[in-house]
Amino acid sequence: MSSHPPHDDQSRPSFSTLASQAKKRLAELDRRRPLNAGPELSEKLARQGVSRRDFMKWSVAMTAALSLPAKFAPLTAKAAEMLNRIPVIWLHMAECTGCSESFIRTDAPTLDTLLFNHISLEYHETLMAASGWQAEENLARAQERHRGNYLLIVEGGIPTAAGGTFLTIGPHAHTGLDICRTAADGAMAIFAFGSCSSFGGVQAAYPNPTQAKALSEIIRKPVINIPGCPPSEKNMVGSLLHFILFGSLPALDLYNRPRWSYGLRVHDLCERRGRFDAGEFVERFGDEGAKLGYCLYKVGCKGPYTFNNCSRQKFNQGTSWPIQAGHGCMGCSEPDFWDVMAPLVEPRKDRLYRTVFGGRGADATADKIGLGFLTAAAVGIGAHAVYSVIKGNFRNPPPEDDKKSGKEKNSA
Ligand code: FSX
Ligand code: SF4
Ligand code: F3S
Repeated sequence: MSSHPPHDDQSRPSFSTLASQAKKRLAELDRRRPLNAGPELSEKLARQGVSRRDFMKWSVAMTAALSLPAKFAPLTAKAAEMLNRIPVIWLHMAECTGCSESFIRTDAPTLDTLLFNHISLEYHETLMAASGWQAEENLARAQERHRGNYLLIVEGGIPTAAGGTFLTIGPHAHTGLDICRTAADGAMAIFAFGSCSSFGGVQAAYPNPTQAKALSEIIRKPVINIPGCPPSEKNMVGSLLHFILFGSLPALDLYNRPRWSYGLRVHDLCERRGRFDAGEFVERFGDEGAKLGYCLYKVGCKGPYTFNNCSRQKFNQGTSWPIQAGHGCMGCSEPDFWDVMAPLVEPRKDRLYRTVFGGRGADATADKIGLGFLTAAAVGIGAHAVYSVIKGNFRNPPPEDDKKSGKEKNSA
């Protein structure tokens, strides 16, 4: 197995050291020739009517989202400009292509979409013109030409039953399993975009007849998981930018999700949290509480069990997100959410906030909270305390290697 970038974990150097490392790295990338034809980013943005000021505002917001101090904003902007210096191979396995759609589907291009156009995308089945023999050849060539230097992005779960033959692609009928392994072998860094490639997704739902698996389960290289069904464009762009800036993996949680985007629960960041704390719940979809924007816990919201930043980054050009639209969170960025979060419109009966609610179930709490059952202090749930319960409950164990070495990435 080839070497891989180091983890950017708690032993991360000071911000000044990081800034000088990033500057050096960006200067080196700047000396490389752009890999795709067309103008540099600044010209592309100008053509779309995006001013330098807007671009810098976006850089400041992205820098903050990445948990970096504001002085990194010019470096984030530079990293975005350098997206055309690093080749990207983007594979599709068993999925719905919603992850690509989340990235590119917009009626007016946002900065994130424009950045997507700026990426040096060497291979992307649903966007490229080539098909059949030509597509297969393009992939092989890109892997050869950029061996050891490309970023691999995989969307979709990987069927493994019957030698992987439930998913074959192209004229040689290569299995998805083989395609992923070959591509991963020559990659510099690997990203699983979406819950399917991060955790298996709907394909891996019980009884999982094709034995669909997460990317990290079929290769033996580190994978940065960007789950969500689909993930927000910001979480995808930000993860690429972080890698361009530092050349290392970001700080990750137990499920290899970047902490900058998956460090807090949906519940912690929810605009209806005040309603939860006040015991104001929607009892049935369409009732008076629904009209008043009450908490959706009783109609199945899984925000208390889900780590993601949806309320901050939103979807569809930042217009909305599930809870704002009136439906509870389905827990789409958690492992096995199709199985463990179902039924999606009822509260979970089997997940207790043991450390927070003194052994009483979260459901019981939601029922009694309106009667003043909880003190304000008890409701002030620390994400870390809850996480320590949650991580013990999920069925997906950490990768074998991590368990053996006792590595617990999300120890915060
Ligand atoms: Fe899965 Fe992505 Fe859900 Fe769909 O491709 S994460 S089914 S939104 O699109 O992989
Ligand atoms: Fe928001 Fe859901 Fe938590 Fe209610 S239960 S506050 S709707 S995340
Ligand atoms: Fe998914 Fe829940 Fe966000 S369903 S999109 S993690 S609000």
